[in-house]
Amino acid sequence: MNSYVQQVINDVKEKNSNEPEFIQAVEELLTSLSPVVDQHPEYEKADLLHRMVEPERMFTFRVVWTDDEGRVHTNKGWRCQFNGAIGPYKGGLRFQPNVCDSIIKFLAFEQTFKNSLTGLPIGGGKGGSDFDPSGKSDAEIMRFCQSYMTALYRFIGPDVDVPAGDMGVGAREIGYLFGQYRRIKQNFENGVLTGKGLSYGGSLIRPEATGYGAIYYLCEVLRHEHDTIKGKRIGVSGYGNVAWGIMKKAAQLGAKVTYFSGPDGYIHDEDGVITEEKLNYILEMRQNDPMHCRSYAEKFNCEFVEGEKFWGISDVDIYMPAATQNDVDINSARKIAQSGVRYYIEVANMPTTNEALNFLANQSHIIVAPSKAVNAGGVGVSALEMSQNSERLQWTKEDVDDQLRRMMVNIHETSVNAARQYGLGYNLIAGANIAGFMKVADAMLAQGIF
Ligand code: 2IT
Repeated sequence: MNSYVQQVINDVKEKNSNEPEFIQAVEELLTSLSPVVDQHPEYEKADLLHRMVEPERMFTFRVVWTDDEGRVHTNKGWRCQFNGAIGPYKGGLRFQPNVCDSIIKFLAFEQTFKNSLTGLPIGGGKGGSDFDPSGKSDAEIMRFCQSYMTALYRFIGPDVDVPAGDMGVGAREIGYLFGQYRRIKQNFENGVLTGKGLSYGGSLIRPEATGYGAIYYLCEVLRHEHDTIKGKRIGVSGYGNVAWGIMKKAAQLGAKVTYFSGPDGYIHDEDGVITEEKLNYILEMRQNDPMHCRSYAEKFNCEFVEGEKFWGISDVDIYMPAATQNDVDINSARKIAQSGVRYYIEVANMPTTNEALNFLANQSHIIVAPSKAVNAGGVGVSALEMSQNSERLQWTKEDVDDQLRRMMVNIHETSVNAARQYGLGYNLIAGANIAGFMKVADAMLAQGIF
């Protein structure tokens, strides 16, 4: 390991010892950079790595709201503007009770390199709140979002920082957030948020983009292996927006998702989630209850296994963890390796512990693809939404889908080339880390020391 890289990892561990997810993300990225830093002494000279692991700005704010019974609640809001070297900060908002400094910081850090990989001019950011949206009425969600935006609006803007959705924040929340921004600012800067509704500046395909992009990336991996997506069976963890997009695009291309899961257990649907009725039910189920997927089994008469994860099953061709961070630990990784399944395609942000990821990457029979490349189509289409907003146009869905597909082909190719350049072979993890890093590093060096 390069000694400067090692030093920065050690410093991050020491100074952020109460932020395990952030440490994990930094260690995962920086480890890949060792051969790059060996060849580029100018990075150490400019102390680029210490600069890169420190957010440009990160702040919290108070969000007070009143529930339907008139009770007053106080939550915490966050925004981390991690790196703006290549464009305005860009990244989602997550509303979930477990949100904390470490989670926001790791997500914003990952976002920086993912956004760089899209090839579009967007910096890295992330925000959110420890607010729990489950069981809240529409009016409560609206009041919370209005209060949240009232605290945040002065720190964002179409050329400053452009939030979007993440877990707990979908089209409804973005609508309320945008409404409050417009109300306070007295203007129509719709480029301030992405993931908007179609009637006020949203992009076609944005809801599907993360899942569609993941399948397009998978197609490139399969092509590299002289294989195709047709007839493939996929196991996806989660059943949120991202999993839904995967199910939909897989079905369009002649593959099928036969396993998916929720916090309550997993579903095995041998016929696959391929009909419009099933796909729509996934959306409906998610909207009504983000914690339980059991009702799918009752409705479509298939298997539900309570309280278990499906890692280790061997009647799929591809695993796609698309739920949340650290979904796959070393025990699950061992089962995955034993199953004989050849493709492990990360989709959620950091779904695999570092120990499990290293273990899987070292199995010669498994190809591992990293989330920061695989899920980049989501934010990539957000950047396309920003373009449409500044052009005051709306592109067709064929246009957006085609640009998304080309973006994913490009991300795969760029990653392959970056790894090759450092003699690492077909290493998609190192390739994504190196390619994402290089563009940000270049821009930072060019802009002087700060
Ligand atoms: O993790 C992610 O890339 C997102 N939640 C989407 C961010 C965005 O700005 O569209």
